[in-house]
Amino acid sequence: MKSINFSIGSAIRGVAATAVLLAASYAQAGDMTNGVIKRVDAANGKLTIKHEEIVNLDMPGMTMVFDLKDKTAAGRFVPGDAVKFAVELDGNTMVITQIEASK
Ligand SMILES: [Cu+2]
Repeated sequence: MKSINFSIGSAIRGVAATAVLLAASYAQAGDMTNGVIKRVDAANGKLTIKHEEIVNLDMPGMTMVFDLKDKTAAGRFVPGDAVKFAVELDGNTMVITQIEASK
């Protein structure tokens, strides 16, 4: 009986390890992150966003200011809007490359 239990335990651990590997390979540039607009700086093309975890940058949830690749996109939002966005590192600066209202 002991050896059977051990085999089942190993199989379950194997499945768990595979799931972790799949999650890791899924985390890459272009992933969309959920957030809520807190402040709009249309003149400078910046948005303050309370965001959930940004998986591809390994960043926990927080409120922070983002630069936009397309600065004109800032004017499409108002504080309180729920958004989905993609953010990538451009040198040392995080830049939103894609942003849209959440449905
Ligand atoms: Cu952040």
